[in-house]
Amino acid sequence: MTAPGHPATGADFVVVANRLPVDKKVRPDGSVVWKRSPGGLVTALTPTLETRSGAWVGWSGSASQDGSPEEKPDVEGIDIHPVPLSAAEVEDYYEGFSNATLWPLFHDLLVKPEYRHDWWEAYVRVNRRFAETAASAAAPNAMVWVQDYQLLLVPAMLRETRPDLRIGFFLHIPFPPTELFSQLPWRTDLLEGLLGADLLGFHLPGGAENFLTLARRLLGTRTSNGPITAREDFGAVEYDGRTVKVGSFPISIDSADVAAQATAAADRAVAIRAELGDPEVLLLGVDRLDYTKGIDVRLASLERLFASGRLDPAKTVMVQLASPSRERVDSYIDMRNRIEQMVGHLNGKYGTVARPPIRYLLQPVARDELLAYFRAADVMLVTPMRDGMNLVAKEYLAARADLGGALVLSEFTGAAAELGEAYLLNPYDDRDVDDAIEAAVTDPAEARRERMRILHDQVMTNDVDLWATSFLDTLAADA
Ligand code: GDG
Repeated sequence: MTAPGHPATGADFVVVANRLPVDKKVRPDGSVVWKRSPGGLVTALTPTLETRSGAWVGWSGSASQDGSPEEKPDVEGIDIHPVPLSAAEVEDYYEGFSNATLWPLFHDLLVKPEYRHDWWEAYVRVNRRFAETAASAAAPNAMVWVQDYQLLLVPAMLRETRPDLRIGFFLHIPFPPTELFSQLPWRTDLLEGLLGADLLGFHLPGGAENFLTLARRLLGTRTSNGPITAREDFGAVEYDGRTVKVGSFPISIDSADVAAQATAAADRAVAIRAELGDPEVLLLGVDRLDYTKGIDVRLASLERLFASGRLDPAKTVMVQLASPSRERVDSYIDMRNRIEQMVGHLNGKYGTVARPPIRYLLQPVARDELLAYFRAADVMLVTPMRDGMNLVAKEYLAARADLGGALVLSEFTGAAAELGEAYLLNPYDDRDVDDAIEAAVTDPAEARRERMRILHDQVMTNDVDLWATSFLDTLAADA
């Protein structure tokens, strides 16, 4: 079936994501340069995009002058369709509704979400713009893959004008229980937005189950007083005369590439340890500076471990690489202040002038340098309060082809479901955090190596290609 108004030509495979796989930089003289941003999603989808005449719909990352059309960057193998956002839309749709409403609500209310109708209106308007751009980019019967919480309304908006398309949606963050989702004044609109898809993917079965329960409760309730009927079995929702498949697809990384690059960085890893004064124990944290990541959890634990003598601050260095994120959102500013105070306190109390135990960087680090840090670290600290998956944990494991190192991992990450041999901890339990970090530092080398062997193999086998292929095969299969 084809819809009226769709283009005669276009792409057979369209990715719709908040961000393009390129960043737009405006030079001081006003000229524009585009830089390819090699994220995991781009890497995962590039082969499909290239073999299928692919297009990518997304925002460039910088606000446009109102009304001026975006120019189209030239990226090899991908037809790029920029979606312009005004400065006000960046504030209301991106920083507001996406990152001060949905993000905290979907991450267990770690900060209080704000429910503002003006933000919602911008979210609807911008989602419609993404849907229209995708509709104009897609060939008849094309496959469209919509990504993440910024675009929850796009599947239904797209189906409205292009019922011929096969539409998939993947959520990169946790999907909350009904009790939390129901706080949203626009809960039914958002649910119906998602149900425009043919396939909805979550990282974990728990997210898929939460979604199915929500669909049953919210739409089932409306059956009595409206035309909408919902009936679902595990794994599918019957909605509007269609079957929407619901499944879990744990995302991963380009494991072979990470392993090869980290092995190539082995000399740099030795140099990093030397620069740090060759500590006996090197602990590492790598995160976007986000309150979900539990950077404060690991710093508070170090304070207790130093104070009790279980770790010796003279022999220990912790490197925390934090990349700045959402810097104009209030809760991020508060978080950053708190972390920086903790770092200052720990260094003031347990360091010497020549040797502070905590080294903290608030800037993005080049990819090859990051991999050298992974290779150098004795213990990787991944302690989120809540995280959809956490790719840093998987990158660390892939980087350790030498089977050195140890992973400390919060049970509240999606990654923990697959990585049972890590030193797992409950970030809400101080003692558990302290015990896990101490064990990862002091366990016999042979025991640590055996865990790493299993974990490294797990990540090498389950890579991002498997993730993309299993999602797209399920989307392509008959309903
Ligand atoms: C969302 C979900 C889910 C970080 N600092 C630097 C840097 N990074 C890279 C890491 C990793 C990526 O950024 C972060 O990915 P995460 O998965 O850890 O976290 P989110 O950004 O919150 O991602 C998450 C993910 O989506 C995918 O579905 O796993 O749960 O929240 O690749 O290496 N890279 C460089 N310099 C840095 O300083 N080059």
